[in-house]
Amino acid sequence: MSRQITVAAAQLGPIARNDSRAQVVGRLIAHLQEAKRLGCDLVVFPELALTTFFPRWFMTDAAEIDSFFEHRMPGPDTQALFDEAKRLGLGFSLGYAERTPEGRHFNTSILVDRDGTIIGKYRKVHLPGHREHEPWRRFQHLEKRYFDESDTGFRVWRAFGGILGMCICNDRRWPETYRVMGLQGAEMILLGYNTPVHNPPAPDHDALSLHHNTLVMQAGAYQNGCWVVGVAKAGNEEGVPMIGGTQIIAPSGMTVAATRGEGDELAVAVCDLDACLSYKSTTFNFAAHRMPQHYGLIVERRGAELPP
Ligand code: CDT
Repeated sequence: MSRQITVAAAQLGPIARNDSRAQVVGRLIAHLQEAKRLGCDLVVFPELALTTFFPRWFMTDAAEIDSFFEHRMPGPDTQALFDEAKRLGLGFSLGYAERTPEGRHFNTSILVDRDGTIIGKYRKVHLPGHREHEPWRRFQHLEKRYFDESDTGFRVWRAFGGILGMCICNDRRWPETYRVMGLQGAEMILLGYNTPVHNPPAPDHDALSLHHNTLVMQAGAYQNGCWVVGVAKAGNEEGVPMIGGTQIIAPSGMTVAATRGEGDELAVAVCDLDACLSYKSTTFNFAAHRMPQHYGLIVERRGAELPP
């Protein structure tokens, strides 16, 4: 079986609050069709790819909040996406807001095989932002309010001839994310994000937001000898500018394909999974070189404790 996967990182431009699911799914299907034309096997969509990034608003009405969540996957609005991907023989990963039958809420990503079967589900671990209304901010970031804590952790799946994992947005800033998947042999990590240019608690970071995006994903790829596919929902969404920076990163840490703008756009690369081996078997041969007996604090301690 070929160890090459041709991947489309399917960046989305802004989604308006009033855009219907059908409108958005139409854009996702256009991406699938273009990816097929370009010879792709797998299409990676961003975080919360079916709606606007709703955690920017403080809401108290449960029905209004639930209107941003999918109650079934595929459901009435997303069946067309699954049907078209299957017809084209394409796999995809998709981020969306998930409401379970028990009424739990997750920021979720799924991995879908070429035949339309959901083969992997990941629920976001690192939920950034805050729980309560903070009117001093230019816009809110209420992921801690609207989403439950992950019950999946970081897993990987044998798919597309390799070992694939997923994470979501803020997860990409944490080295533990990549390492937990690296320790399961991950050869490719798929991740979508919605990252405002402006970070209200730290406006001094704003000018560095694209740099930080590339920095963490390249480091994660290199230090674990795996491919990383990072996909933005970008552009000015409901008055909030969001970074682009969609890119496909090789196990060397080098970006090999990237979008140029902040609208709907594909970045495509032929990803050789065997390129992981050179890193996984030498510098980052974990079995030979890791020293976990010295890493205890990483799981024992949450926040930094300073010496006396
Ligand atoms: N969606 C998401 O996780 N966004 C956060 C916002 C910035 S908090 C620094 C992110 O990490 O990109």
